[in-house]
Amino acid sequence: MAASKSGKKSGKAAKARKAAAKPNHPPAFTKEEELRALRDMLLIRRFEEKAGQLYGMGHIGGFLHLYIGQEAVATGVFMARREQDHVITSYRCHAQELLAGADPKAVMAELTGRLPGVSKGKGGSMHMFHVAGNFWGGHGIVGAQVPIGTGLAFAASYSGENAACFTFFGEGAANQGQVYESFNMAALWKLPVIYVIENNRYAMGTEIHRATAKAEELFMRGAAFGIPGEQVDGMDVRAVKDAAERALQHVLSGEGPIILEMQTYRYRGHSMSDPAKYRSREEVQKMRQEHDPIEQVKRRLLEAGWATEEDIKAVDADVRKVVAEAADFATSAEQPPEKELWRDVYAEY
Ligand SMILES: Cc1ncc(C[n+]2csc(CCOP(=O)(O)OP(=O)(O)O)c2C)c(N)n1
Repeated sequence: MAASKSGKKSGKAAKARKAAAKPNHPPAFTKEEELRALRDMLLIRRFEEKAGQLYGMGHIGGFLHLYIGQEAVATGVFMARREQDHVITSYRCHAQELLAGADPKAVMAELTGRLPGVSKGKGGSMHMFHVAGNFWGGHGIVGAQVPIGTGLAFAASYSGENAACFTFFGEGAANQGQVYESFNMAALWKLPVIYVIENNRYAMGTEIHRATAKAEELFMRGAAFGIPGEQVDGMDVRAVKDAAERALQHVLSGEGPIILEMQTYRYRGHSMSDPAKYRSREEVQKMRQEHDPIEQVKRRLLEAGWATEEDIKAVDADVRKVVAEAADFATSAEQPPEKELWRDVYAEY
């Protein structure tokens, strides 16, 4: 009896799994949306490329985790989110910082450790915030942002704000205990939190199947708490925006949290010190050639006759100018004076 009952249930569950994992057929973008996605993703990519160069030239110290390849995830989410919605992420945070509205000059100056940087040059690459844009960082401890993001959703719900929190974390972080404690509370209190798992397939040098049970079903990780999930093509900005919009509606209607598993890929090493020997050059090349999020938008713009090659080049040139100015600013701005060393720093003895 028990066996047939559970058999029935698992049949249903298998159906639900299949439905949630089926490839998205996202609604088409308007011309304006395609152009916005192009500009935003190009800004992230050119900014990151420049940051990589500055690191190589010795202008940036400490850690530097680049987002190149993953641009569609942050961009699509920010196209869906409203100004009052909160965002929080890991150390791989420059894209969210820029999309939240931080000045690229101040973001680059943070990377070079200068006084006009967004954290006065004391946070560096991993600790960036833009409170005016409801972006709450930038966290170096893997998974630490998940309970904080859940807390932001709790605060929004407790104070009756019409706001949700997009909480980004990697597939490596998805194996952490604090993630499930957060899931439990969020489900219990029906908090408006959207858990965005950025599954880029590698946690530092560890390929997902080496560290993760049921690696194909990260979007089901909330099942025990009754949290629904969906797998999304994270290389297609339209699919990301569509899923994020539907997720936002879900959490705002009081139904509790939801999980979006964004299937994406990072082209560069985990951080600048990673030679990425755990995967082949061909694998990276294949992703770039077949799935690049920026190339997808370019192709659609050209095919629809909404932009010419020249138009696209002009957007790129414009973005490159913004980034070049940011780099000039960041390499010539004032260094923090010694008296800044202990200001805004919490230290306990
Ligand atoms: C608690 C903790 N453990 C280990 C580390 C070292 N560490 C930094 S990033 C990382 C991998 C995380 O991978 P993932 O969550 O998939 O995110 P990704 O870097 O791919 O964006 C590890 C183990 C850390 N920063 N914090």
